[in-house]
Amino acid sequence: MNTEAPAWPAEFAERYRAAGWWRGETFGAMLRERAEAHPDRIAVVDPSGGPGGTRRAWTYGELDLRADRMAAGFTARGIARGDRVVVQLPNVAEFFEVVFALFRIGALPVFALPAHRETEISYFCSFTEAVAYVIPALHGGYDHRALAATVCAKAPSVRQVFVAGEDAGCFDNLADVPAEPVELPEPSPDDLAFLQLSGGSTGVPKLIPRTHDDYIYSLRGSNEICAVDENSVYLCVLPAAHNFPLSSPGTLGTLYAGGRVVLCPQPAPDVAFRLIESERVTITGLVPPLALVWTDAAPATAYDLSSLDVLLVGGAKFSEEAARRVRPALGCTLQQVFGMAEGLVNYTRLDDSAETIVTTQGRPISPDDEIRVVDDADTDLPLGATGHLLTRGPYTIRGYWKAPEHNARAFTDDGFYRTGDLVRLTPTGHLVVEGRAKDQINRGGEKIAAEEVENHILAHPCVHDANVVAEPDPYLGERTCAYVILRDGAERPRATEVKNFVRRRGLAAYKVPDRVVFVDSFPKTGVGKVSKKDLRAHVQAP
Ligand code: AMP
Ligand code: DBH
Repeated sequence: MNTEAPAWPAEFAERYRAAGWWRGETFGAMLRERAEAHPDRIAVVDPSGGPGGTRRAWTYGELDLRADRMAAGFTARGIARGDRVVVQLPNVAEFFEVVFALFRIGALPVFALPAHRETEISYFCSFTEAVAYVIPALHGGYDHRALAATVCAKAPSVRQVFVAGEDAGCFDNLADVPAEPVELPEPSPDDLAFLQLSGGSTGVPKLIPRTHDDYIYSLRGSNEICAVDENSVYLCVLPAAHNFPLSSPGTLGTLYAGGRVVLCPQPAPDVAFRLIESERVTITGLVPPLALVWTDAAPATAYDLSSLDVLLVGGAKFSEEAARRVRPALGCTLQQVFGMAEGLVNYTRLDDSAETIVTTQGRPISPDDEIRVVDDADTDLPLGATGHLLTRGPYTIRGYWKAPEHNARAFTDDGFYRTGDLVRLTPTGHLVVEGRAKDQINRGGEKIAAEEVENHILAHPCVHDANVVAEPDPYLGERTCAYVILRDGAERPRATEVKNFVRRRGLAAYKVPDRVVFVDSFPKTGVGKVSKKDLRAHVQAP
């Protein structure tokens, strides 16, 4: 087996092609076809990314040409098929210019999030041996050029940094890269298109290898389920690189359908509502905490939100009470979406009953998505019982990128992905997410691997041992609580000092523990392991 990117066995690949799921499409050709069919239709609107904060609107023809020119410039700078390029761009039009250029070359974008810092980015660059790194100059007041300087020192494979924005500092300005288009060999539909990130549950994030064919199928399926077509206007509120706004149906689904993508620079209701009105947005996607903020703000807004048909909510469990508020507040249909960058995406259907929409997390995109709900011994449970969700299908990976040992645990011998989610199936085939078995905190849709944060806390000179668990939070759903045992004789640091220590180690801010509690010992299980279950119970005790 190819341990770099474990592929589907031949009989499965044949089945998925025969069924018409995999149609031999690539992202580069997809954009070309759309640009030929409707060159003057608007593809991407960036409301404030132009000079002096002006609105930019690129047609399909323009995006296609820009992708060609950027691909030619990247090629001239030595970026070649199969190379990895870490892309850390916020919601700006250049995101699409860059990723479609890389798709055309057959180079693989590695989708970092704007919140990632030195620790994450250096790891992505080193582990993937990335040859280049693409950043904004500044984002949210943070200077990504300074970050890039540190990253380059730590990851020598990175030969070039490209900066979107006016002042590139000592790096190359992305705007100087484009060149006369050159003929490039087409990647194959079963080639990897990019590496997506997993929230993960281990010390370091895992990378998810997605092919053109499998990902495009998930777009096509999502578009059908969410009724995305050439008249759709998708507002991208969450960070564009995240799998949810990228593909469910997201920006790439919208471009596949020939619709219009509008990039939202900030998720705050006053910014987003203004864009919904001015751009006549029809569909968008949010994580539950943002959906709560929007439903609270909508009744009093002066903006006209009547163009909005569909609000997708996912990334973390959306409570039934909150789900019930969506239609009255926003006047649109809620679609719950339970997805993962590894593949499987479930949606409630637009014509599901109101009860199903508010009480379930949807059902799979594909008739060929295989779902198993099992006990700890991998034995199938009766319908309706809560158990571990295992899945296999035409757009669910068969293994993480270059992670054979982890893959042996994260996948069954016959290729089912162990999602780590605890679910039950309803008689209609809808899934209800009941909990999680993986050692992860889901902080309002941002996934945090407990072990990763624990390792950073353990590096503190005063710390003997650390365990990070989720504690309930009315707004985020969950937040992080770190239980810390100090070394004998160590002076007790302040909780904020431990938090700052983690932050200074270059971790994304959302991973810094919300609360730090010093204890003398951890509760243990029968065999003497730390009982996270008991720690979670402790955190919830008044
Ligand atoms: P990742 O594997 O990092 O892409 O994160 C995917 C995970 O997010 C899933 O395995 C779930 O744990 C969680 N998740 C996504 N959507 C939902 C949802 N609608 N309800 C509950 N959990 C969700
Ligand atoms: O949380 C996720 O990763 C997620 C949620 C909704 C996702 O990847 C998706 C839809 O595609």
